[in-house]
Amino acid sequence: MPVITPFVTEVDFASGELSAPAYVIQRKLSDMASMYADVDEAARIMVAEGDRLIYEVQGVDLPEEEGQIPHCTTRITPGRIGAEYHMTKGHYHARREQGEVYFGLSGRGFLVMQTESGETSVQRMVAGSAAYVPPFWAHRTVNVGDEDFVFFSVWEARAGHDYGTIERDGFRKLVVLRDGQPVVVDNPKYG
Ligand code: M6P
Ligand code: ZN
Repeated sequence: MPVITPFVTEVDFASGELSAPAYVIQRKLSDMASMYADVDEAARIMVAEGDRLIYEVQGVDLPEEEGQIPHCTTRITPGRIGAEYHMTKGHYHARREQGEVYFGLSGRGFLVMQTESGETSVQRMVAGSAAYVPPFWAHRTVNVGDEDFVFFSVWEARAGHDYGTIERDGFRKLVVLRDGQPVVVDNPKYG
């Protein structure tokens, strides 16, 4: 196991920017249009206004080895695709037995989680919320506010990201605008 030199990263709570990010990942609508319930609306937006930034991830570089603790920020832009709020792709951990912690830095979000045995949980997050994603729970974050929703994430290095299961089945629950409020509804296309 390599010996890593200790380091400190400065985090901007409003933007999620790191002082020296090792990577910056941008996910645009074109990267995940099929994940929204209203795919026709996603296609219409891309023709009418061009592609749209949905979220950005900035992180530090650590080896994917036992004991390392990677961490990153995620900034989800405000907006909706039809009634459905901007969100991350979401994933299970490739190693299902690994958990994760999210800490809210700014804005307002919902953390949507589910297990493969059919349980669901949706938690609200604001600046200062420390949310626990236990082992075996898939997780997706959703911006339900009018500003960027920014949070900090910490996980065990071997967890890995399994996107395929969510790309195939989706999440059981969606977060949509209804009567001026974000509400959690069943996903009619799940599975
Ligand atoms: C959180 C963490 C990251 C993840 C990011 C974006 O910050 O869970 O590991 O990459 O959210 O979510 P996703 O990988 O599902 O696009
Ligand atoms: Zn994760």
